[in-house]
Amino acid sequence: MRTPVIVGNWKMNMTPSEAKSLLEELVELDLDESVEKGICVPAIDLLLASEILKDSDIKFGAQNMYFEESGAYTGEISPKMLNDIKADYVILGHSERREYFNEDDELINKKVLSALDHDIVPILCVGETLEEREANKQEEKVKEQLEKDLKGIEGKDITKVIIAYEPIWAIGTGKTASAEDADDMCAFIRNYIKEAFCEDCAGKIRIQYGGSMKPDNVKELLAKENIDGGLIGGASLKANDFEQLINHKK
Ligand code: 3PY
Repeated sequence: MRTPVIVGNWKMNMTPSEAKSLLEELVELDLDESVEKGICVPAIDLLLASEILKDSDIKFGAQNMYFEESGAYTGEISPKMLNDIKADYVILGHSERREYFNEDDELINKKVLSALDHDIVPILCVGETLEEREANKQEEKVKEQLEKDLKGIEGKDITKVIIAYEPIWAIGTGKTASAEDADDMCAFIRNYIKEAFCEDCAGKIRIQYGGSMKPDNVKELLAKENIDGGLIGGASLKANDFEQLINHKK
């Protein structure tokens, strides 16, 4: 049995004062305890999240990190810094970072390995563009990303990684993959893990769907066999939506 995991991705939203109010609202919610839940916040809000969420079962994390522990890397944050504030997750390889900040699979792979070495759960995002989907190349694209991003992971615990399948055409567009298409791709990813690693690993690893998941469609998506949770954009910015997402089974 895999514990469902729903994590908000605030992206570049929420000033520290806005973040403080929303985090204070979140800790007051009555949330389903059987769902693992968390929020990945902008770097400037991390310390606030760490302080406000410390006595709640809402986990938190960053939206990016560099793979080195410290040094001359202006503007970056490190796994050691995330460890110091007890961050649980780091989102890696989000398509917005791949596209706007030129992050390639080699860099993402170093970050995934470093997160695991520092006991931070990497939420690794993979997914195809609209052109690739239209050319029926979604499996080819996702397989290539998985091969490159998970390279050298043997010897570490692959089942700690959360994989987020996020079709790029469904991100911030309001379009959602149909529950069947999303489940097919999550099944494809699970099968890849089975073949590249082991059957037990494939049974344990959690695969999220991301891309305009919201209160309206969460039930249908999470009812699918291979979808173990969601990485949530816009709908994680409102306490009421977050509550409905987490409490979708109630
Ligand atoms: C979205 O839902 O738009 C996302 O990109 C979640 O990461």
